[in-house]
Amino acid sequence: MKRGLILRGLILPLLGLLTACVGRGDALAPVVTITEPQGGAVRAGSELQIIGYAMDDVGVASIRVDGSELLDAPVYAGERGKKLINFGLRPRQVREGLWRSELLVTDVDGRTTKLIFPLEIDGTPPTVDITGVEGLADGRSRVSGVARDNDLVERIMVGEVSQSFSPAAQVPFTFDTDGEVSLTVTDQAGNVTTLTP
Ligand SMILES: [Ca+2]
Ligand SMILES: [Ca+2]
Repeated sequence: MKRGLILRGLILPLLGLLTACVGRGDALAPVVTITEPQGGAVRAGSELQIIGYAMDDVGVASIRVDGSELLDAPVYAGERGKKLINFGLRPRQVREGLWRSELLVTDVDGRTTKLIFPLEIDGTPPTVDITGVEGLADGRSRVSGVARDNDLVERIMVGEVSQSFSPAAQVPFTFDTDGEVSLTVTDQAGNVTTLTP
């Protein structure tokens, strides 16, 4: 008798919970996505803004960023419980280095999704070393060098022409020039170094 009561005591709330979930059709944990910055690297500065959204099939109840409830801020008044909440936040750290944030999004039924969001804050432009200049028969020169960055070299432009490579911390390059073109190297965060003839 006593055992029966305990079982009923356990099962009835559980059934109730399941019925409630199924009845409301909440089948999914929330989805949280960061849309900006896309590359995961930004320039150092005071304008840093992380933009994203949280989405749920029934409703988003909570967005915690490193333990702080984002939805408590006045700007999100009335947003709690919506299926889609757009948010923006500023990193606590604006000096250089890797900033890692934990986002915990909970839906109205208590399902939680965690997103660890790493952000490289990079204020250092790439460097360019010219390692060789070779005279060619047509009077032009073949220039060799290496572009380096504390994070990743993303783009090398010789004049208006983009060189093809995969972003890396160190990228060797070679190009032919009549001495009139500039060389522009950009890191993943958007810092630029330009060599002009
Ligand atoms: Ca849900
Ligand atoms: Ca850099």
